[in-house]
Amino acid sequence: MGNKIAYITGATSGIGEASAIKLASEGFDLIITGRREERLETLKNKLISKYNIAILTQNYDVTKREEVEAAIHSLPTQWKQIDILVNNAGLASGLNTIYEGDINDWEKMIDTNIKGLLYVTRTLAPILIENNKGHIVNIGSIAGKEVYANGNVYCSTKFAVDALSKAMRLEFSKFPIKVTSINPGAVETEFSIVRFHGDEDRAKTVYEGYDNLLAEDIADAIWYVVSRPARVNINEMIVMPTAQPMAGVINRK
Ligand code: NDP
Ligand code: 8X3
Repeated sequence: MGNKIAYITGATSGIGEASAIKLASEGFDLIITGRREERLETLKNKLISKYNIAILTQNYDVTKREEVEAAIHSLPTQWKQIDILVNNAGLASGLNTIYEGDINDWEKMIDTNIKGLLYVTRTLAPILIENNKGHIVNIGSIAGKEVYANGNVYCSTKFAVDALSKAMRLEFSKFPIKVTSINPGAVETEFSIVRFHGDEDRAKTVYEGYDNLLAEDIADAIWYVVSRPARVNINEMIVMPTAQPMAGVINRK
């Protein structure tokens, strides 16, 4: 140990996994979290052998407050010198109108994207404040800037992340802890498979006929914001596929 430390939620796939790989390649020690323990262990072993860094895994569900608190309170002292928190764990569940939507889907999104992000941030905050340093990077979405058809509740959770990022920036800057939100458009990950409840064929259609973003593009954006000099904070970034000028609009070939 002795390197800078990044704490990444939802590192078992997609943007979180790509961020873990990018930050490992830049010499960070990592705390990686997610519900799929096996994937955490596989990623840990791969990154340790490739980059010779230290990795701690924390296997919990961000929607379960007691699990979040127990995991973070159990961090060994040497792992508490966290430089970067990437609040990435999140999901969409369903794509439907409000008058036909499934309330279980809504609760899952609200519990994960808003409450989960808050549980992690609130529990880690005293550690960051005690350290007098840190950079919180919240993964929002273009869906937190613009609403698209049938995105209603997912969009509202990401609008909440946008508001929380602004509020956090206001409240944490005095410590000094930076806060950035990164708001991607369509990135091909497991996102749409999860949104469509495991329907991989339907998920594929989301990314057909244009060049979607890759998880690595967002990992690059995260690296850019966390590697600026101490005096510079990137408040927010919107990163879109060239073919997606706004939420819900994609120019397909
Ligand atoms: P993935 O489905 O590939 O990854 C989601 C990650 O979040 C997984 O590691 C998953 O881990 C974790 N996660 C989900 N629910 C929970 C939970 N209850 N507890 C702990 N971890 C959880 O999707 P993405 O990489 O695309 O998504 C990452 C973030 O990016 C999300 O916040 C998403 O809203 C946002 N985003 C995605 C976009 C896209 O087009 N893909 C665009 C804009 C924003 P596990 O299942 O192992 O728990
Ligand atoms: C996901 C972005 O536009 O694919 O957060 O819904 S979008």
